[in-house]
Amino acid sequence: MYFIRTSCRCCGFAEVLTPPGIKAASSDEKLVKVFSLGLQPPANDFKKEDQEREGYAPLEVLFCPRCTLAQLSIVVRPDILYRTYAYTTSRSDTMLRHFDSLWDYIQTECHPVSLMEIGSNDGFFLQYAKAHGAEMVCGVDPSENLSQEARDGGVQTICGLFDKETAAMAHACVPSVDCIVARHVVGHVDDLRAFVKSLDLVANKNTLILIEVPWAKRLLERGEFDTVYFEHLSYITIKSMAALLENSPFRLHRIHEFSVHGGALGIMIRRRDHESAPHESVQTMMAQEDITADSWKEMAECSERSVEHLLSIVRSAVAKGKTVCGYGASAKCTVWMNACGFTRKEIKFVTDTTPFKQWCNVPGTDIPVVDPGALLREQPDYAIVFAWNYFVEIFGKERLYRENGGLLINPHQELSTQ
Ligand code: JHZ
Repeated sequence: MYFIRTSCRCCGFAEVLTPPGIKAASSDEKLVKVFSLGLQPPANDFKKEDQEREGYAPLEVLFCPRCTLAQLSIVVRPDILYRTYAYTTSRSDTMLRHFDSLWDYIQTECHPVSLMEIGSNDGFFLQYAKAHGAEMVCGVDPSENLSQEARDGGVQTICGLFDKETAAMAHACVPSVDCIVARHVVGHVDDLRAFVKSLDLVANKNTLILIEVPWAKRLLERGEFDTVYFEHLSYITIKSMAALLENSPFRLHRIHEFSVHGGALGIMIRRRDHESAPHESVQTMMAQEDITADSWKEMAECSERSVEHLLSIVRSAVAKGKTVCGYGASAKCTVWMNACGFTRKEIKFVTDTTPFKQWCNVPGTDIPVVDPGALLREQPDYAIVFAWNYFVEIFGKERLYRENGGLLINPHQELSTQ
């Protein structure tokens, strides 16, 4: 089910280099264990009652004291996580507004006619790009079900992880690519150095590369422990990205922070021989990073308090005969449910707009995922919004539920009356 990782995938720290014929000395340089959620199921392992589940693995975070990357101690086999993938890019107003911001950001550097997306999911962002001026687009994604959905939607998509083979195929589709986008993908990649070498196969001298990744600084500041799960192999910092690119043909070019997914960075990367100079944002934002192993250990303590807080709210409600449901069967939902040990005794169901997830159980639990209509049909007293990154939009959308007395709860915030 999984492999062990003991060295930093960005800077190589703790790699035990074994010269030919010489037994490797045990290195005293070790990555630091800073956070653990114990045994957890894959966060998107949504299965029907009678389907086989993938099992459990240790969810532990190791910190690199050299480049500040945090990474999981294991790598769950990508085919288990992605072959049939439950997550599809959100169609919410929140996400469409984010696409507009992202597209404007790209326009500050180029007006892409040809565009490649790595981790293109069901092709939704590439459809957006085509509607905003891109003429030649190509996606690369490891999910068989979503790649087919993308093709059905008119987006040519290569099914596979981004590596030298799929890079060559994508290069054949879009030989001179203006822009390569990778949204919430780099954190999912095990061999980042090979990923950069594959970029070298498709990016020409003027290609703009834009990666969007959750910023570990915001995860730590806001206690977003529920974004730690097996898909997220790495928790990116600007410093760690600079370390990754150090001996590569690429450099950091420009950085902008977006609010999506709890705080994400749009990191532009260019070839070192591109005529432009790095934007000042690279240094100003890198200077804001003050991340240490203790930052993660403090977040771990915060996560324990958050779990206890939600447990007390739910147990108190159930003890008073109240009913509680979940709202949004996100990957974050799975982390909360397993960290809290909830069953359907406490959480009656979780509503979700994703057809694939409906009538499955939340991974690791007996809690059913149901259609969004259940919220008004059942009118539970409390709805815990595990899709808290869309809370404002959901709060507005569920006005009738609230007027009927329902209370939407953001698990990361104090129980506020609404
Ligand atoms: P959402 C995924 O995380 C997984 P998740 C992935 N690994 C990643 O990194 C991030 O995205 C970027 C539902 N919903 O988008 C839809 C409603 O039911 O926060 C989704 O199932 N009603 C790629 O899974 C879930 O909530 C609504 O009104 O945490 C949200 O999942 C809305 C807005 C959403 O991603």
